[in-house]
Amino acid sequence: MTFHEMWADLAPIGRHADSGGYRRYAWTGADADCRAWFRAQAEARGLAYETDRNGNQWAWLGDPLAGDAVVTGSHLDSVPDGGAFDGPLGVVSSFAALDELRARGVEFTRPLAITNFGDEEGARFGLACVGSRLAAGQLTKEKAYALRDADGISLPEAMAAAGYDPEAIGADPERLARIGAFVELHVEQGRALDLSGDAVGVASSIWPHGRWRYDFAGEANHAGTTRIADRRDPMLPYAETVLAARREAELAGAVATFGKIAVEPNGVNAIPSLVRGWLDARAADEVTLDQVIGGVRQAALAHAERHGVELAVTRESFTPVVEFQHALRDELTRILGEKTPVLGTGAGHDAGILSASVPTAMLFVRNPTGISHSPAEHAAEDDCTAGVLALADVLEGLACR
Ligand code: HGY
Ligand code: MN
Ligand code: MN
Repeated sequence: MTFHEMWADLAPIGRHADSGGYRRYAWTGADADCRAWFRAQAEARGLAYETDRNGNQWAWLGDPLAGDAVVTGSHLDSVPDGGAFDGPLGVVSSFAALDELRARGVEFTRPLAITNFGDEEGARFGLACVGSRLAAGQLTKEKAYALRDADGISLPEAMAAAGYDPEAIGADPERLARIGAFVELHVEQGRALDLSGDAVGVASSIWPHGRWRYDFAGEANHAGTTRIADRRDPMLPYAETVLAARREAELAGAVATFGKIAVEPNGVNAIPSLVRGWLDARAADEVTLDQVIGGVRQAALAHAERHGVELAVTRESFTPVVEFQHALRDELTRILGEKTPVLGTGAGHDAGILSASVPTAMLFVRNPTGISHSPAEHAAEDDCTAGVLALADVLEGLACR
């Protein structure tokens, strides 16, 4: 299948008819269909297919045990109503780049693998990059077992229901030791390439970022009969905290988002007993991020106290700053041309997680609007082609003679 045929074949999987966005959540039917799609593409190319102990998918050319492999790939899962490119562009481009290398008649001097890392977005269980974190030993089996979705289903229960053995999950150092370099192609989630006029760029770093859960506990009561003075309404300090987060982020040149909220009992005519909000915060460095997080928390505590509301703040995930390995980064710009832009990002990626274990690099493909985590996410056809050719050049430079 060509890039376009793969793209068309994958496109309908997990796409929501009303929103046009994708709902490809870990260990659901849509995820299973994406996995079946990946396996079919691998086997159609005669690649040795396997799923690792953490549910990540691998398609090998050459001997996986030979070591020093060049690995490329990304993820196929999505955020709620995510776009078509975040993740899939990297996976489809990896297969297309292999096809391009075979058309060039290159001779591989190192094993090559294409991967689909499971549960990168963390849309269902709340933690991003579960598949790569488990493999890299950055998520313990115990913590993974504690993850629950909105219906109270645990990660192991979901894995088992999807036919995977959750008992097997855990660090996979032997597998990561086989990797000499991991290169992830990803649609840019920003407009730097649009502004510079380039179709492809190379990543320099990933901002430190994390997720914090804010639980505001008040007193449930009747919306129509409870005097304002008698209320302990958790929605008020929550709302004031959302505004405080925006203020802290603007002051620090960072970003902070309350994008997900859960209200109990969630009735139109009931003052909530509990308002649970999730904060996603990111900054160029960890000192700044700490300042933002500290400022938001302090403001939230003051607002909660003023409304007679209890507040508990829980850090659910944190990813330190990632500086991609300079030697590999520079090798990519040597291969692609010294004028290739090198840019940072505030988006997390499996390549960021793996960078603690193996040399990793990223290629970004221009996104004309910069919009991502939205059905409006887009990359132009020519730029996708440029991305495939750039990835092929990089893989040829790294894995072929
Ligand atoms: O949240 C992120 O930055 C990534 O899309 N998982
Ligand atoms: Mn994403
Ligand atoms: Mn992604």
